[in-house]
Amino acid sequence: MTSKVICIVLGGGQGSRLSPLTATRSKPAVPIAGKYRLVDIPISNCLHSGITRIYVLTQFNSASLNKHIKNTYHFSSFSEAFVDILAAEQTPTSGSWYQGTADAVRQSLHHLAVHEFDYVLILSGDQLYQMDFEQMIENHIKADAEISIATIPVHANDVPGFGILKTDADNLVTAFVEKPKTNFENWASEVSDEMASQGRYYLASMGIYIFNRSVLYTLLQGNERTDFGKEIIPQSIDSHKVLSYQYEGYWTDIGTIPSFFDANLGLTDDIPQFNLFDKNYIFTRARMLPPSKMSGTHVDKGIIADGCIINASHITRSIIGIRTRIGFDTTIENCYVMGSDNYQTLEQIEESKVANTPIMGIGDRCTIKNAIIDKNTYIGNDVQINCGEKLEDGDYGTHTVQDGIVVIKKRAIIPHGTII
Ligand code: ADQ
Ligand code: ADP
Repeated sequence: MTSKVICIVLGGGQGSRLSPLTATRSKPAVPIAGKYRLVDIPISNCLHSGITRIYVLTQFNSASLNKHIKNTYHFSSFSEAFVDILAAEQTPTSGSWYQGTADAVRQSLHHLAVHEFDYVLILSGDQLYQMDFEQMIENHIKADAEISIATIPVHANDVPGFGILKTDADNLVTAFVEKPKTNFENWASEVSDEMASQGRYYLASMGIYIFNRSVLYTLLQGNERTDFGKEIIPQSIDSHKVLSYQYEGYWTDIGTIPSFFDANLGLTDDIPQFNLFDKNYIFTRARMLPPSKMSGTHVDKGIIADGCIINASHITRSIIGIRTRIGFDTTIENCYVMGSDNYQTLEQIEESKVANTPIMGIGDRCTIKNAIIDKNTYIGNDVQINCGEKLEDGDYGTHTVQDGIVVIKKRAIIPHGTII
């Protein structure tokens, strides 16, 4: 059945909610869990579900996204499989960026048209979850639905962030409201005992949709509706058979700095909610990196990616990404260190030492807490980050602060002795 499906991954609008990680790269290219990129999550879910024709829509293209997709997703030339990026492009009929999710899909329809397919699976690019889409498609076909929405019960506190819906006894959607801010008490649904015990009474859209081919074309062509959640879905309830496909596994939005930070650090738990070690593991680029080398380091709840050189004294509840170098007597606590794209040569390191400037990675005798360190940063010796009072939110040039989380920007140079 999955051979009749084409997938579209909504790779992100301007990505301002993940700024500054999206300042120089498109959202799908943001590194996650030390060695993957955000786009690997939806693509891996698709491939494990047997869906092998995938378009990634992104607002702007970056060298790293192209390179990552090209180097990672190789298929036999005897198969129809592909993972292609469609960046917002100027065409004779449209000169602008994607105006929203539905507009992004509308502008891509002409790329889809050359393929044979009956169903379009539309996914968000900023969610962490493992889901078998084959079951969702079977469910869609069995119920003879025209649109299916994956749904998950959420707590009242989370309601304002989601599309909320009501269903009938056959799981057909009878009402839908996008991100209601107030007076949503009447929108509570009957849920399983387990969900009720967690206070999760509201059925939220996961932003994962299946559309029958002709239905998608009808809904998008000849109008200017720009958004699925705000327009297309609520306006289809009365005219189409819209089915809810309920899911109760782990699923989280990683579209903001705090949720991205929490989801990453959550991976260091003894038994994380998202299992990197599952048989349906995440695909990513196979890099030929050396094993990580560590000396004198006490690691408690750490994930250490390949190619690192670590002399730190303590690493606690942190992810250390590819090619990270950390100096002596340094403490890292509650951090996601993304790593580097290359190594400095011994000569370059020696030159920096002579000039008394930081070398790539993290220096000696630093203490860094509650931070995301983007790639290719140069953090000097004796640097303290986020070790004192709560910092004010804002953009400080080399770094930003949001909800107490410091984000050191890509390629930032933090001189020796800096206190942030
Ligand atoms: P949001 O996630 O808030 O709500 P939206 O901002 O439209 O909705 O983004 C959906 C996905 O599309 C995200 O992955 C985003 O990065 C991407 N995206 C947004 N604009 C894009 C563009 N112009 N081009 C390409 N990609 C773009 C939606 C639904 C809610 C539902 C939540 C679940 O609208 O009903 O509850 O998802 O997270
Ligand atoms: P990101 O989005 O990851 O921050 P970039 O657009 O900077 O990335 O590109 C990262 C890619 O470029 C990596 O895959 C890395 O292999 C490669 N790269 C960047 N700089 C160098 C370098 N100096 N030497 C070798 N490879 C490099």
